[in-house]
Amino acid sequence: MHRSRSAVIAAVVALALGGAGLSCGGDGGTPPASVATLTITPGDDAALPVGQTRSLTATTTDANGGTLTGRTIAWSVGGAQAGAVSLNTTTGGAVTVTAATAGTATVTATSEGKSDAVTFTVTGATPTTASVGTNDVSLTFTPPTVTIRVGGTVTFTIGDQHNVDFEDSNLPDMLTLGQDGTVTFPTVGTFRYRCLPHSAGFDQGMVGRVVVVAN
Ligand SMILES: [Cu+2]
Repeated sequence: MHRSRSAVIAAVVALALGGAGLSCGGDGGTPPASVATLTITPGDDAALPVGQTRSLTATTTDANGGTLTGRTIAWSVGGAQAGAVSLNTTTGGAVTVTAATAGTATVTATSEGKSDAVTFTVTGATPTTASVGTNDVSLTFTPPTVTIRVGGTVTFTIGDQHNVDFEDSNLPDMLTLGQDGTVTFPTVGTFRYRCLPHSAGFDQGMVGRVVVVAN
């Protein structure tokens, strides 16, 4: 009996403390339990291409590892290249990090003197254009694989002995030998093509790939 009654009391006290914590917010009175640790999730340092975003969440816990809700969390960006990323907000438990320009920046979340940080290395954006040529000795497209952003274009300058036949019938073939051209790629995916006189299917001989990515 004694044990279960004290368990009930403990639960009531915990509820009261939790409620007080929520209403305090961090401005006025002393919180019932101070923040012992702050953890950002996901917490791994990351590479982020320009234009991409990453959502971060900060969790605060007390000395016993219990989650503390409602605590004020301040977010900031530091480092010599702090402009590499931007934050959609600087308060609250969650932010969205946007990769702005190439560089390295550290995002820090702080609550009641406890903090955690994640470093982002922003890499250059995938180009929107690429060029493909040919090598008449090795009978290859050069380079055999190009990567562009969706909506981008690839310019083929192929010389007199070759042509371009896409596997995807939605893409415009250039079947006349020596026919140069620029092709737009409106959808994400990997698009195979070949030179008809110098290939056997899309995997053997003079074949190429256009990889189209979202960012
Ligand atoms: Cu060819």
